[in-house]
This record gives sequence, C-alpha cells and structure tokens, in this order.
Amino acid sequence: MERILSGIKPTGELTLGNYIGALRHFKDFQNRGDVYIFIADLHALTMPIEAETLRNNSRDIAAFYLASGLDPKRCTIFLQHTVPAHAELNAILQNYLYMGELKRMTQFKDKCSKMNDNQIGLGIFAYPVLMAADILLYDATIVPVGEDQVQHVEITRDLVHRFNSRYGEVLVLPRAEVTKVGARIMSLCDPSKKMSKSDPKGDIFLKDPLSVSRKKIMSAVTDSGSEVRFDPAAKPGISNLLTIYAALKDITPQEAEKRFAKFRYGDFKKAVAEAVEEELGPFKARYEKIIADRSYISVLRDGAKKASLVAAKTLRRVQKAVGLLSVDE
Ligand code: AQP
Repeated sequence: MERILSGIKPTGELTLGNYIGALRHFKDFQNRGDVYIFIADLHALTMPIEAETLRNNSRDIAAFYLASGLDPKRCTIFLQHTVPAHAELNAILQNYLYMGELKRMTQFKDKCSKMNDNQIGLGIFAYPVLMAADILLYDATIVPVGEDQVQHVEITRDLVHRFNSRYGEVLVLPRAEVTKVGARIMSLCDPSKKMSKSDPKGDIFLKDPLSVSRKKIMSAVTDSGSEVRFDPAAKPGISNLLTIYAALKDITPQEAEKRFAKFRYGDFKKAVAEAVEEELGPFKARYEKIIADRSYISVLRDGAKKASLVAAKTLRRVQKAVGLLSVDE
C-alpha cells in the first residue's frame, strides 16, 4: 500500500496555485493509499512572519484541507509542530546532508538572493533537512509536489541512499509526484513568475470574493496578438490562463486551446473566470462553514496523536541504527 504525504506552509494566504497544484488533488489520494497531510508550520518560520499571521494562516489551511474533501476518517491531518519527532529526526538527519548540496537548492538561492549572511536564518538553509524528516518519518512512498519542490524530494532520495548504504535498509525511498496540468501556475501580473503566497502580486487568493477573482482574471496580463494559443514561451500570459482552465476542467492545455481557438481574449478570459468561480464557489462555501464551526481543532488534535504513533516508530528505528542508546528496556 502506498504512503502518501503532502503539506502546505502557512506563510501567507493560499492562492489558486496552491489549489490547482496541491489542494485539489488531496481527496483523490485517499483512494490510492494511506494519506498524511500536514500544515508545515515549522517551515513557515524559516522566513520572517508575525505570530498572529502564522496562527491565522494555520487555521485557514486546516479549514481548506477539510473543504477540499479530505476526510479525517480516511487520512491523518496534523500540524507539523505537534509531532515532536519532526524536530528530533531533523536533529539526526542534519548530519547526513552537506553544506555544498544545501547551498545549491533553488529555493534557498531564490529566497536569499537579496539577503546577506547576517539576515539568512539557519532554518531556510537547512529547509531540505526538515523536509526530509517530514517525508521519512511516515515511510512515505509518494510525495505529491509542485515543480518547485521536486528538488527537495530528490535530495531526500540522495539522503536515503547515503543513510541506507551505511546503516542498512532503515529509511524508505520516496518519489515525487508532480501534478500533470498546473504544476506551476504563474502570476497574473507577470507570467514569468510563479504565483506564490509570499509574493502576492498577481495572485488569486482562495479567500478573495468571487467578484475580485473575476476582476483579476479579466485584467490579467496577456500577450501581443489576438490568438488564444498554448505556447508558454511566446505567449506566457495566455498559456497560463489556458493552463488554469485546463487544470480546473481536467483536460490538457492543448484541448483547452482547441475549445477557445475562435475566441477573442476578452471572451476567453470570461470563460476562465467562470471556470474559477464554478470551482471555487462551492469550495469557499465549505471553507466558511468549517472556519466558523471550528471543527478543524479536534481534527488536528486527533491527527497529532495518530501521526505521533507512526512517527515515533520510525524515529526509534533511526535512533537505533545510528547508535543512540535506548533506555526503554
Ligand atoms: N503557483 C503554483 N502552481 C502550482 N502549484 C503550486 N504550489 C505552490 N504554488 C504553486 C504547490 O502548493 C503546495 C504548497 O506549497 P508550499 O506552501 O509548501 O510551498 P511553495 O511551493 O513554496 O508555495 P508558495 O505558495 O510559493 O509558498 P511561499 O511563497 O511561501 O514559498 C506545494 O505542493 C506547491 O508545489
């Protein structure tokens, strides 16, 4: 049986990119294996964030998880910090990844390119170590991610090979699974940049009123010419909108292109806005109900207990392998 693990960092308000690249697929994982979905709150601390913002974002993600169709009876939903084994395994694994490889991580380079060494926390540098701990604690075989996180799953795989060749088959080798359509939704203002919650220009937020997301789509940057064609290099703006539409309708961007071949930009944008409204309308309604009744709190509490049992077993296996003396028996 597959073990599937995924999570979202509560670094900002969730975007349509997070929805298309991650949230939208979560419920289907429940038909494919044993699912662990967490709120990566320790990861969110790797860049400056206000305490109240972090708390609110974490609540929102919990409610969005439930609104996405995740069923706490069929999966485990939890906050990362409520399972101490994440930090404990991190303390061990940090000795098996090296400065040279961490320095080469694209996320680290992107996030820290404009900072000097006295502004860069150790956490953002060592981010892949904690992410490896997140994955390995649950013996995850599949890690669904957007394109940007594939590199971190790859470094986790390197770590597993390194660790297991020294200590035997202790850690389970995970593999990244990238969303087929929509693994990298771009900003509506600048389609050369990813739509990111920590860089809100050109984002559609899941909490935006539908009229606001419609306006944002209608004023999205397009390309010269008037043809609706899927060509990310020559027509990045239109291609991004085609990708959004295709992802929401479960078709390919090429099929979407055919559907809109005779459309003008304005009518095409209207159709994309409608597709977003149709999908996000009911989703947002479910979120509003969950955030109001606070049902997510008990889900997170139960999730922490369930996740801790599994994580503690893996941690013990690793501690034993590296030679940490047990006093349990
Ligand atoms: N633009 C995107 N298109 C498709 N998928 C996306 N994801 C994020 N942005 C897009 C996917 O959402 C999940 C949660 O991501 P995360 O919070 O763990 O980290 P991230 O990829 O760094 O997301 P952000 O929104 O860009 O966060 P910040 O701004 O804090 O760095 C992942 O599956 C991710 O791939």
